[in-house]
Amino acid sequence: MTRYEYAKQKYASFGIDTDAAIAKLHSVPVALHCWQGDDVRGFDQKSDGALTGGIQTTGNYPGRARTPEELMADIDKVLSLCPGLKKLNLHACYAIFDEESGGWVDRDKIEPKHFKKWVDFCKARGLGCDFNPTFFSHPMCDPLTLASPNEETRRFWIEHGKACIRISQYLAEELGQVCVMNIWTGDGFKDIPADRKGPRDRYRDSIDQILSEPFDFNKVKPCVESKVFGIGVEAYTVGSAEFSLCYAAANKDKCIPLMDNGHYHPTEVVSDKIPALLTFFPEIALHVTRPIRWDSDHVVLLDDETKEICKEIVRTGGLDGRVYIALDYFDASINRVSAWTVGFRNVQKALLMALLEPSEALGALQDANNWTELMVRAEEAKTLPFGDVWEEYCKVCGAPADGEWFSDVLEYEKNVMLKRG
Ligand code: RNT
Ligand code: ZN
Repeated sequence: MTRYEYAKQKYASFGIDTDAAIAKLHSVPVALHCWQGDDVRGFDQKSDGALTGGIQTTGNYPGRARTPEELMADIDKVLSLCPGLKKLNLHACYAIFDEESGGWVDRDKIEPKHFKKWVDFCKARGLGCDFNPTFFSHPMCDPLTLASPNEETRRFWIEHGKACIRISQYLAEELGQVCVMNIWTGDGFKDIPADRKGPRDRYRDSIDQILSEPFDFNKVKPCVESKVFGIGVEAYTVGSAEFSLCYAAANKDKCIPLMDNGHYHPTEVVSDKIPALLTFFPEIALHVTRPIRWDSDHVVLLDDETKEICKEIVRTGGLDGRVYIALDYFDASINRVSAWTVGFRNVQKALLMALLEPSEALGALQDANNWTELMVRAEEAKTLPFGDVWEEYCKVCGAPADGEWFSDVLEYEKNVMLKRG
């Protein structure tokens, strides 16, 4: 008997079909964020331009991707090292301006053609693609964008948002998969504002205008991502949790809410918010990250909250098209390909663990008010031979098992990444 056959039997005795769990996970896309590869720099601004909007990458590990070609090569490396169905997640600042696409244009003027190379990249690999307007790291941040009191600023960013809707529609059509388009701005204030409502009225109007651009809601899923605070934006955030959730609730025909688990107060958990939102919204989107005391965007680990988030995704039927899962972290202090790979594999692991949970039986114990047995069974389930099922999953996906991929990253670092200037 192989280790997997043994594990399969063991899980079966808990009423769990490991083959079905593997097949299910293999059918659900998780979006890989392109911005882990170059510290959220993109290609549309001068390379010395600072990252703004209250987010920050720290560290200067060598080997950052500097060009579309380098970033694509790194993404390819990550794809080869991770099991599961992937999607790409692009930001508007990753537009490719070359002779073919007619040279540089500003963000209010970007077009589908600036993402043609990315479409070719995705097509060749069978990937779908999500998209994000980039409302940061740009001279037109005054520093506000969609909430700015300056109409010229606000107009520029609304035009950027509309351009991004058109690009998202293009990505969805070309690739034949849903494109989640996430609206996030770092708009907010370092110190106590005198007017908290004005910026929110303007932000609301700006999103209204962006979403007035025609698109097919079956193919493009605009979402609004909330946040509690950012670096240099400590006192007030325009797109707070209440603002963003209410916006999505009031515009259910064209918008869904997005929760990033780094964007809440440290004792709040997104795992608990997932079923709350799914009680009212048919669909929601997630950014899976790891906050350490703040929105630090550390690499996702196989920690308790990641596991709990994945359990809630699985239990609520989220894998049947109700929850769009994306990663969002950026660590510049370690090998970026390794960072990407560890985080992606961990989300896959947490999802597989969740699929292997005897959730129906445990739920029945809860409904029977049998908290004694619920505790016993839930604790016992924790030591089932998960590693053997994970190894089988990697094999089925043609991906390396744990212990088999890091040497590949080290080779790639030596031969490719460290040769970059
Ligand atoms: C920032 C948000 C946002 C960004 C990306 C780059 O706090 O989480 O999602 O991380 O758009
Ligand atoms: Zn995010």
